[in-house]
Amino acid sequence: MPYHWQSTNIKQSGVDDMVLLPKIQEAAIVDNLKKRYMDDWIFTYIGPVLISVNPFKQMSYFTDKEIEIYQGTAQYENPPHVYALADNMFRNMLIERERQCVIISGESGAGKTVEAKYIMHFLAKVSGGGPRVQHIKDIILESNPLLEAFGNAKTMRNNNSSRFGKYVEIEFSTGGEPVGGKVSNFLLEKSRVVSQNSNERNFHIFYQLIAGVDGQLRENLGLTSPDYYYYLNQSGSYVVDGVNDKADYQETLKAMGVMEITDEGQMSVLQIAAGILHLGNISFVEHGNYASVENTDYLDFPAFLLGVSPQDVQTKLTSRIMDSKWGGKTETINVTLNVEQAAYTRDALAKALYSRLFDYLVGTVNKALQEKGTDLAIGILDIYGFEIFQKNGFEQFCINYVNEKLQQIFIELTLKAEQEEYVQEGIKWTAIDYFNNKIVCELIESKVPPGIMCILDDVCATMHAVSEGADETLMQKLCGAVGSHQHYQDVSGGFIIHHYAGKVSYDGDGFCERNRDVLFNDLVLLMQSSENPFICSLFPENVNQQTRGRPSTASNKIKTQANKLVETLMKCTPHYIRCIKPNETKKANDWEESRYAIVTVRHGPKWRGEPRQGIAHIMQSVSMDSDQYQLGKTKVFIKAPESLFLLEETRDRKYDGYARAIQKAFRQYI
Ligand code: AOV
Ligand code: MG
Repeated sequence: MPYHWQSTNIKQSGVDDMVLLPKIQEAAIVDNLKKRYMDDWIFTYIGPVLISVNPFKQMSYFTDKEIEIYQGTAQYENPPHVYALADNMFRNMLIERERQCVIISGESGAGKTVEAKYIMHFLAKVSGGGPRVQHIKDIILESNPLLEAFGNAKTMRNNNSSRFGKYVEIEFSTGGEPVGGKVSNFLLEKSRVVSQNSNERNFHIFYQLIAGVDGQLRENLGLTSPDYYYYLNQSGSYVVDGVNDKADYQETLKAMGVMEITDEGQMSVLQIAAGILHLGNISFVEHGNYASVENTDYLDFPAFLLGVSPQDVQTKLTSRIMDSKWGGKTETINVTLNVEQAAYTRDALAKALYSRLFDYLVGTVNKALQEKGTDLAIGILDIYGFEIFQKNGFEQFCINYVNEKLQQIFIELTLKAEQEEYVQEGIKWTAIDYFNNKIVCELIESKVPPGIMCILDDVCATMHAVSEGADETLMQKLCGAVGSHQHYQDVSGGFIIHHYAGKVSYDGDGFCERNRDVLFNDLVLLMQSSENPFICSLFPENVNQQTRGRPSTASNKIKTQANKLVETLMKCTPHYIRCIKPNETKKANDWEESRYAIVTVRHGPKWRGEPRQGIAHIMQSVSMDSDQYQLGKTKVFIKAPESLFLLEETRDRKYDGYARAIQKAFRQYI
């Protein structure tokens, strides 16, 4: 059933698919998006890509009525919508018997997570099934509030910013019923547990606990106002516009129930979260070059919540047992820590507890979903976007590397394939240089010759102590090994990488420590001594067992994860959503002129005559100049500007356009 414009308050404005613009130029594209946005229409196609401009207000067209309208209809029949894309994926999967995936990209706060949730909601609504299937749907939908409570936080750019990446795969039966699935998570920003920038918050769960827990439990967990906790009071931000921590706490509890976490298990989760808050309040003073706990009263609560003895907490935070080689023998010695090292140790424990708790929660979702390994699945990728801050550290390096890999997939899956298609189709075209970022991926991840991550791992394996100046050594080694690389630039105290989306200057400080990411055995042993079996289970490693070879590093882990993700995505039919943030104010109806976004085609009216004439007719009807398109043997190719994925990030840089094939869809529609 075609969509009835009149039945909603949406006026048709601009063009639905920007490939149908008479001249596909930046100004016309921006103008079209703006016109539609101002008319409250956030979705537009550019070829196979769906553009979504964040409205920062609830739009009226996400109800069950729209789900019904978009279900089972051809994409061109209705205005562009995320439901059209979701429906397309679902039907494609069932008809073609192929796995599908959607890659959602865009800068922080552009709306990726919201779109991902609309897709899950649509799929849950349109797919059938009885009670067992309903249970799977509940798990998928409830995994969102659960993982957002523990993995999202208010940042300067987004009040509900995802601080981890996720790939959610929903598995379907041959009849199209959800039967299982899997969530893969990437690189939680665990440094947020112990410090945040001003005006940002820690992860939502901490504020939910404080706002939502009452009565005896509040007392047992030692909950009071947020400014009491060092891990929350550094940023001066406690409440968030539009976020109701108290109500969200109830939602988190409900979600834990859906994941079949027992009451006892839930209690342990809350205890650990509260325990982390109290751990942060242990402070140290200098005592003849050594650290001692400033006020030992502050040891009791975290020790109680984590099921360990206050004395042990004190010992393990202020000293460390180390192996020392002496005269060919290895001896263990007890080293006393200074104030800085003690605080570092405390923070390391808090971060380890939190990230293991997060992995446990992802594990509960996966256990509940029970991956079936079906041939039919839809994957939804929602990660954090490319990040450039004033100061960029190891976390930004990893996040940007993952984005670099995604850009590489986009190139592999679309641009390259399409340029090859030009040749096959006999289209006259000038080779236009799109930037293939493979070279940047290699600079970062290559083994031979060694790239940045390899060199980083080498330095981490050979230099153990921060005091040895590992970061400085790393910078020198990088300079020697990749200093002449065209995308690398050596700068004082760090380095610059010329990413596909711009230059980013990284501060080398802390790279080695964060990459090494080891948890001192003392802390593992401390947690293993907990009376709470749940806490022990988060630390299953055997500290007495020597790991063979090098211990795994953070960069190694993200590299393995990213390459596994690429492999998974490559086996799917891809779909793309590009989210655009129209302003920095987070306000509705506000379009900042200086920002732009872009985008390529996919739809056309019905035509029953000769296809080539039909295309000419369409082009004429949209006043497209003849130099703007060419007819191939089976397809029409329309000239379009820069790669979609470059746009937001490169809005103030100049790029040569490239010819972009479109219209795989034309053939099927005409
Ligand atoms: P992100 O996922 O792209 O940022 P979100 O999906 O969290 O961005 O969106 C940010 C906020 O914008 C949401 O919390 C909503 O308030 C609003 N918003 C986004 N899309 C819509 C929509 N379709 N309708 C109404 N409001 C919307 V990040 O996780 O920080 O990288 O990396
Ligand atoms: Mg997000």
